[in-house]
Amino acid sequence: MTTSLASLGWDERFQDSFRRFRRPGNCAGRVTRVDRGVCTVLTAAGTVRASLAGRMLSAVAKDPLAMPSVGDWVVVRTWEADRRTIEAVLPRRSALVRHTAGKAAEGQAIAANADAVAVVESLDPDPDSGRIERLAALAHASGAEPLLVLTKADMVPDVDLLAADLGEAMPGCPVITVSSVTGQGMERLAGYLGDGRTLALVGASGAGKSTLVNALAGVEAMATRGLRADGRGRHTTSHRALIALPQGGSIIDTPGLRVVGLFDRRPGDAASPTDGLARAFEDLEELATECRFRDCRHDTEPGCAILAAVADGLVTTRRVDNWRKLQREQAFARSRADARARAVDRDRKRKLAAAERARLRKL
Ligand SMILES: Nc1nc2c(ncn2[C@@H]2O[C@H](COP(=O)(O)OP(=O)(O)O)[C@@H](O)[C@H]2O)c(=O)[nH]1
Ligand SMILES: [Mg+2]
Ligand SMILES: [Zn+2]
Repeated sequence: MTTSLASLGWDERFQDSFRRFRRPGNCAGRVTRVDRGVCTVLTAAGTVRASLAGRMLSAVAKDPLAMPSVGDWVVVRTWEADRRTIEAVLPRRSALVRHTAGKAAEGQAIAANADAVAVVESLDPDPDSGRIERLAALAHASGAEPLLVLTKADMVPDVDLLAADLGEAMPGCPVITVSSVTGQGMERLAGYLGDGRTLALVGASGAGKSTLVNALAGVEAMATRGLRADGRGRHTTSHRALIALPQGGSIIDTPGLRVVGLFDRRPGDAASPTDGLARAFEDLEELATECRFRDCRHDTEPGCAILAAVADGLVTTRRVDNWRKLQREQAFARSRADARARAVDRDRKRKLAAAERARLRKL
């Protein structure tokens, strides 16, 4: 399939960022898949595979966020014998970043340059508002437009009631109920996939993400869970991947994230983190400004606007509890990131001092 870069979202701003890399042998492309450090990249000349250039490797060793992610626009260099390397990642417009499973408090980009991020939750069985809120914080932090997509509408009788209830987990965001069986809601969702636009899907395993991708792409682009006609099991999606749609635009399928730790730093944005959590709970943040005490913990304090709203039935205790739980989690992730930054700084100072002592000895 030939896909124009423009239909994948390449525009003047990316073109501008690419300018300083423009030289024979270099071209731009969009990462559609990453396997153990090898990227599959869609370029104007077709799909290529590329490994990381040396300077990319050292950047990644310092900060895992520098690792190219699905959806990234990258500079690909072609060497002799068709060997290809990724020389740079062009600045991201948005990035879904999760806290890595490793010991260090570091983030990992799981999807880059999405225009919209759909939090995908299945209406059946047991939709979970807490999970929606957690993913909403991630989506808000990404810098892309968050929306809620509720799947398997064909499985429940009282869809609208349920959707209204779950929608409260993402106040102010569009809520789309869909069914890949009846086709309900698919047209509305397709509205987020115009030419050059990218929609990323995040959600638990089994939520119906890959089924959505296939329905929107009109082809079996992703393996879905379920049985094949011959009765043999299928693999569930194990690699996040960007799929270019025949009608233009692209969609990013991420694997079901079992644990999505919150991370609040966006690449290239270290100085002013986008606080996804604060945005996901803007309703409560706003209420909290009306508490009598500025450091109100919304626990037992008199004049607490949050407790008053709960008493009035305006917000649920569940949502308030989850907000505070996620806040504690984020504070913990931040303190670990800070501790790590201090350790790196200490190490750097120690090395500088040693070099200075060695220099003085030589004098
Ligand atoms: N009834 C019904 N089942 C669905 C729908 N969407 C997905 N499924 C089923 O849900 C299961 C998980 O779907 P899949 O797309 O693999 O989920 P993923 O893990 O989020 O990618 C599969 O068995 C699908 O056939 C839907 O709209 N209605
Ligand atoms: Mg899947
Ligand atoms: Zn309060």
